[in-house]
Amino acid sequence: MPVTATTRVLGSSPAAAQLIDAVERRTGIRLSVADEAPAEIELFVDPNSSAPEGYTLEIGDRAVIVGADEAGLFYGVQTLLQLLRQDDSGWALLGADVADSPRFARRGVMLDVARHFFGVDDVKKFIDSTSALKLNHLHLHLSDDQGWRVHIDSWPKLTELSAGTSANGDPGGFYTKDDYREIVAYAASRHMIVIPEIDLPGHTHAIGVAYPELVEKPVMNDNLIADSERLGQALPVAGESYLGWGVGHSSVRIHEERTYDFVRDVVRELAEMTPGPYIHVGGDESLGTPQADFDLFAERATAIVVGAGKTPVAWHEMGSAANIAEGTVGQYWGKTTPEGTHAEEAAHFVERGGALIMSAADVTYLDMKYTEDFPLGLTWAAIIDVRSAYEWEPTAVLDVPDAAILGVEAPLWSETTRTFGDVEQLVFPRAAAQAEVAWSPQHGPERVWESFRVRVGALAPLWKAEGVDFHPADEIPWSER
Ligand code: TNX
Repeated sequence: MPVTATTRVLGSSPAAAQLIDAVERRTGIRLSVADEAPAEIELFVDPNSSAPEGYTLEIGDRAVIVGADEAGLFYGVQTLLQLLRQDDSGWALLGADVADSPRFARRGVMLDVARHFFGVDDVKKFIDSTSALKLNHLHLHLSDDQGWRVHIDSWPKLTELSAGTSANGDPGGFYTKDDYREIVAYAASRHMIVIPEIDLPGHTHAIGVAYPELVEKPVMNDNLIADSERLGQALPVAGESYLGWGVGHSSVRIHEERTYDFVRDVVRELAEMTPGPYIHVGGDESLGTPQADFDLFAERATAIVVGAGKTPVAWHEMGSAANIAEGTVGQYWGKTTPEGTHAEEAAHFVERGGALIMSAADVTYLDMKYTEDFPLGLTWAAIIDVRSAYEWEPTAVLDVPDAAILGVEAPLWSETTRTFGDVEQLVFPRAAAQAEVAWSPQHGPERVWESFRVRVGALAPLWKAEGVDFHPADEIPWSER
């Protein structure tokens, strides 16, 4: 059906206004609002129409979207926007008859704002572009060795002394509480839940820059030393900002009560700003921490999150601790063929009544290079072209019941991304691959690479209109318009 200046939109949901704005950004045409039926584009919410977050979309002479809820309507609008095309006679919507709802309730993306800081406007743009792919969780990695990125009233030196720099000595930054609330509200308006992560007990060098009494002296490991030499980066020094990419050298003091006062205060203040159910307490790569200490810390930290009324989330290593709080959600970042103890650690979350998010590093990690010679990104997990990002099955990695898999999250670690444009180059198009893995049924005629590559290629004009700096990977037949 044609889309012209006389096309009207009926519907009182925020999704109607979002549709009108998006069509204008893409076409320059400002659709008008209809007061009553019939209109050329009609949007409704009907809880009986499909499963949660689902929608139906029919495009013939008119377009009608019925969402099961506001999120479903929002997703129906995103699909409609993907069907907008320009040809010689003008703008039109392709015909469609769609009944759609997600396979997994949990479809996430992570942004590491600790290694490089990205401000509120960048995060909002990230929310726009990833929610348009029907991703519904935004995990913010708010602290690491290189910086602390959110203000905490009861420990003010964190942002005063430990937020000023990023990796490579690039500029840092942090979110005030108002900034953080603004991000959370913006995400909610795009049906995304924000999961704040404070990485503990490792990845905590920056805490020691502000509060030296909370953190042990750095414990070097062979990889850190070799990487630092190869990259010409200085080794970590207690109490000084760390600007390298090394991991595994830091730990909070596990036998000091003050550490738990700290964790309790931070978790409480984050929980107050977090309407979503989760707080992530990290747990990865505590390479210098004795296992017994790590276990004790994992038990106490997850219990503190439960005490604050939230569900803890942790990287899969915390599953090595017998007594993690019941119901803790694990985030698996091992490979699609698990190595070492990763699979056991992940399974322990399920044994404790929790569940798992799949972030298999050799397929979902957005910070891996697309090709050997790609200028951004790392290679330790794999080189991940778009096809390998797409072709994997989240329930086939671990030996746990399918119902224990909540969904998928694609993390973007930011050691190599110095600008937000760099972030977008790594995230798009591969976030679209993870979005489809998480949303679409496991089997179906269109759930194959040959179909996906054409459909993702058709997003190019939309991404260009939205100013998304995607990587034009040559595996994809990119559409001109
Ligand atoms: C491993 S995977 C990390 C991060 C790094 C990333 C780089 C995980 C939980 N931790 O600290 O940024 O590799 O790819």
